[in-house]
Amino acid sequence: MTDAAGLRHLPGYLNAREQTLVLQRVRAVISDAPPFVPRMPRTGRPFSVRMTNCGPLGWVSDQAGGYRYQATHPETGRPWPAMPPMLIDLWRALTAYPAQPEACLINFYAAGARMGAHRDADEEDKAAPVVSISLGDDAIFHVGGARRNDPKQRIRLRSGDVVVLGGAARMAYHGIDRILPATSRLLAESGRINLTLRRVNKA
Ligand code: MD3
Ligand code: FE
Repeated sequence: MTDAAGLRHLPGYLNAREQTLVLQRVRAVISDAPPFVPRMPRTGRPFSVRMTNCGPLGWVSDQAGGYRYQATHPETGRPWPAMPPMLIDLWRALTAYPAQPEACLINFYAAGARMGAHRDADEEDKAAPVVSISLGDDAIFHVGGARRNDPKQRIRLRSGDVVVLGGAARMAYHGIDRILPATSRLLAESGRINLTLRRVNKA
């Protein structure tokens, strides 16, 4: 469903076979670009979520440099692995954006991991949509408005769900409250994986 603000939740968009195919692409990415632990700017406090990326640009964060996109893995120094064509196809099918996504951020949530309320503001092209793909255990996702204290709605995201954020929702505060353990059998190791396809630079 799409709400007035431009949040489009597509429950079960990917079937079990398609989820397995996306997972295979994720496994190939992490074999070249191992998940790292991002750290908060200034404090250096670690995130509970581990991350990696594929595509020409990847999102990283550390104490000294803060939130940013860069072309290389922060630990290996290598360029990020290529964006799998399957993900580019998904972006094309779901958005009207006139160019390919530049970054696919891959978030790994173990049982106790969460992501506090934040806005995605590190992209130059803030008009471009964001496409999110959920794999593995269910998550309680919240999304509010342009101000931190705006009322929030909560959505349970399940394996295979896709969310497209456009319009006003693109700049809304959002986060992951918690992961519901053992709600999916997709991942042998349990937990949750989220992929976000993003445009960084203006087309
Ligand atoms: C709503 N990830 O990586 S994806 C992030 O499930 C992030 O890992 C969450 O927030 C996750 O920045 C949520 C869904 C999502 C992505 C971008 C948004 C929701 C959004 C941007 C604006 C509003
Ligand atoms: Fe976000």
